[in-house]
Amino acid sequence: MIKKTDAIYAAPLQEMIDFKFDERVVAVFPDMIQRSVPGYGMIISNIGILAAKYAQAGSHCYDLGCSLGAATLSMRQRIKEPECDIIAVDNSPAMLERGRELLARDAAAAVPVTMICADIQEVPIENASVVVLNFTLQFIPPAQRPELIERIYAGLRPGGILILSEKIAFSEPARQHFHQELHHDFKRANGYSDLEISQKRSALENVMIPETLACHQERLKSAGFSSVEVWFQCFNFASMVAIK
Ligand code: GEK
Repeated sequence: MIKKTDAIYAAPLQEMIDFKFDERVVAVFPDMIQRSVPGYGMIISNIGILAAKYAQAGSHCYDLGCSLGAATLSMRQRIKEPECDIIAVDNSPAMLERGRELLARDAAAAVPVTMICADIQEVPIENASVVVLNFTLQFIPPAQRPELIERIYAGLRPGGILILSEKIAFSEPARQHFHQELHHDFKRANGYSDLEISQKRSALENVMIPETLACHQERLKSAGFSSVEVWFQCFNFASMVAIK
């Protein structure tokens, strides 16, 4: 596949519109996420490794906010337990349409995948052994996050896991500044201009709300998860595994 370069915020915009997962974003999404999220490729590969370890026979694995299905494909290639399937959910029709095309090209893997266009807050989670929220919870209004995490916990089997990856915030201003600057350096090193970085930041301001690692860990613990492990962090991006 020829990868289209993200230049959505390259020219000055008259009016800043909140970021949306529309056709324009879908067309450049693999390039955008690789150049914006430090460690994205590594996280995707390791979601497959984690899923292979924790998937249970006869259970569902969920990829919530699946975008083009990168985590779904990674899990699909690794899971060896019998009678497992993957339910991939996203509420952007443009994402799912493209995700379905990419899935159709991955016919070799045996694990069945159902892609559903729906709000993850409305999709039932049941008989689950692995649930993935890979950079999706940050788009759910903070007040609605506890209910979603509690529903995921309730739908998991004992021993099942939630993989939660997020852009994170820091309560100490100096630490926030340190990580944010390094993230901007990362984006610059990947070819984004200062204008692109600042326009993208404004577009995401009302849409994507990062929280501290402590806030995530406390919410997961109060939902009932017995352990929460940070298995990846690079600058202000982290991924946790919460075990039921
Ligand atoms: C990956 N996980 O490549 N219901 C369903 N989908 C939603 C909702 C919602 N309420 N809110 C946002 N989304 C992917 C990357 S991207 C992260 C995830 C990013 C979807 C939204 O349409 C988008 O596809 C995805 O969550 C977030 O591993 O772009 O920073």
